[in-house]
Amino acid sequence: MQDWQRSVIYQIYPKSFHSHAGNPTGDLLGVAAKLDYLQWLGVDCLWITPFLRSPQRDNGYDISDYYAIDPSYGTMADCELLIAEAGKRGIKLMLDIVVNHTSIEHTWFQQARSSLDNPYRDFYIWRDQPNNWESKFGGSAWEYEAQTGQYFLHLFDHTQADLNWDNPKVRAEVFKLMRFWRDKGVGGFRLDVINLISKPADFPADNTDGRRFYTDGPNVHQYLQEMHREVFEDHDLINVGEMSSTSLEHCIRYSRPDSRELSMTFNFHHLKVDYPNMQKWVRADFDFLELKRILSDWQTGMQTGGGWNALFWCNHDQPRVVSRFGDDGEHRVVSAKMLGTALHFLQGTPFIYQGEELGMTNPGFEHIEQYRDVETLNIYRLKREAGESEASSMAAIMQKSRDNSRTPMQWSAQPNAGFSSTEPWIGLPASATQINVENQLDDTTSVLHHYRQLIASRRSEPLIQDGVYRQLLPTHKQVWVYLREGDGERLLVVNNFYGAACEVELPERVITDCMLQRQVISNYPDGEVRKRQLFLRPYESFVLHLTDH
Ligand code: TEU
Repeated sequence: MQDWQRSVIYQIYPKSFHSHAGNPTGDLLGVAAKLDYLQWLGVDCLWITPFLRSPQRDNGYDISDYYAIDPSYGTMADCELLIAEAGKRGIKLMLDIVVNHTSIEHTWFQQARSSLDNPYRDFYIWRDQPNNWESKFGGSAWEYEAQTGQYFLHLFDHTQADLNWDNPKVRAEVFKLMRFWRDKGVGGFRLDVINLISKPADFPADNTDGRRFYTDGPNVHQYLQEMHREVFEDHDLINVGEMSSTSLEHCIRYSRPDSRELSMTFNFHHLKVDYPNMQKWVRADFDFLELKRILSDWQTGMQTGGGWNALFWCNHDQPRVVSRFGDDGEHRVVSAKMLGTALHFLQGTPFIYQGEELGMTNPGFEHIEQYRDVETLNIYRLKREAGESEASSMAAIMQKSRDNSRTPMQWSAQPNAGFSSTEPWIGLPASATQINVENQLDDTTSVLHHYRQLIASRRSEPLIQDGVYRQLLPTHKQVWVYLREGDGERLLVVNNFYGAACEVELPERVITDCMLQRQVISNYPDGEVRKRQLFLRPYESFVLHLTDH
């Protein structure tokens, strides 16, 4: 086992974490000021979303200088201080590297767009005619440049131009900038949409949006192996690839140690269970059986294939999980704890997104003026232009917008939830005065203390790392039950995903009378000794360690 296979990683969206300077947006010194809290929580590593120089059209995922800190986040000295202070607390810092595309304000693009024979022209992807691929943020994936009379490719916003990875000079520049950050002392990289970097040379037209051609594209494994040789080899780094619309087979290849590519992969299949017919922008309930099936297939598949999963419910692109798969009203506390337990006992490296450990909810913004995200604003415009009503457009946006997770971290009941002394760049949910760190630190029954216990369990229960995953009752419509099995011992993980109580009968031999049992964690204070016949309360969840003897 590698160290990172025992780690828990905490994701920070610095724009919304803490403002040390008292600005509307957060900063790196604001992160440094909260390191004691993160150490108390017990996390090993921080993934901080991009804070490099950027016009901030996509909140830093549009980088214009890979060697400079965006002034809104502070200075290079602040960054060095943060790395050093985190290191003193045994915490690594993972840098979010966005190299599928750059901002069109990057000097490479400024050069490239200036003439057809500029040496940087081939850093990007140009065509005389666009094909019919679509941008992930809506509309065509091609933008016309009048000055040179060609179109350039952008899989995301039209200000995020895709780099041409087939050009060896591009790869050399990427590896150089990664070595720069490695040598500054970062503990690893989170690689944004890294499975989209290799496009097929012929750019075939598609009958859908084009993703089947550029996802896990022709040379992607070769380029990642080159990155491994050029940047990772002989360095103790945690490298996580964000894989968009990927497959299990590719993720095994990306993350198997003998492939010499990455440490682990994020995939999003389990977060599309509320996208009916793969459509994100409609309001819909989630499909629980599908959620269990997908997570189980990935557990078994990655385990058998020797890959490693990055585990997560939340990030800066996803709504809050308690509002999504739990209950953010009456059962908020138990359901948030249940969701944490269900995820943290799987094989892989769990990621906790800021505020998830508090059971933070979607803010429930009803008006488009309250939203800031470029994707949300694009979609709203496209929906309204297509004649969809205001009410239906907003119903989908309230449920699905990325801004649901981008509201400021709730530190206290102070104004602006203790995030800043100034009004923040985006609003806060009304519940911030109740749901915050200060309240929960003092309350040992809080979601926060439950997450702290989950993090500690990962160290004390080796079966979480290497126990064989086996799902029980796969067709049960309300509970997700699984085992993590080792030699003569097992963890039994039981989660009721709904607000109704229910009775569950476990198969023979899962718990027998002669087994020793120890409760590892539970979300009700008065958990009883368990039998084969289980009566589960709303959102009840618990883990038992069982030993044959
Ligand atoms: O996201 C990649 C991605 O494909 C999504 O999760 C995306 O946000 C979603 O499909 C939109 O519905 C990464 C970053 O996490 C995201 O914040 C960036 O906007 C995106 O890449 C572009 O860099």
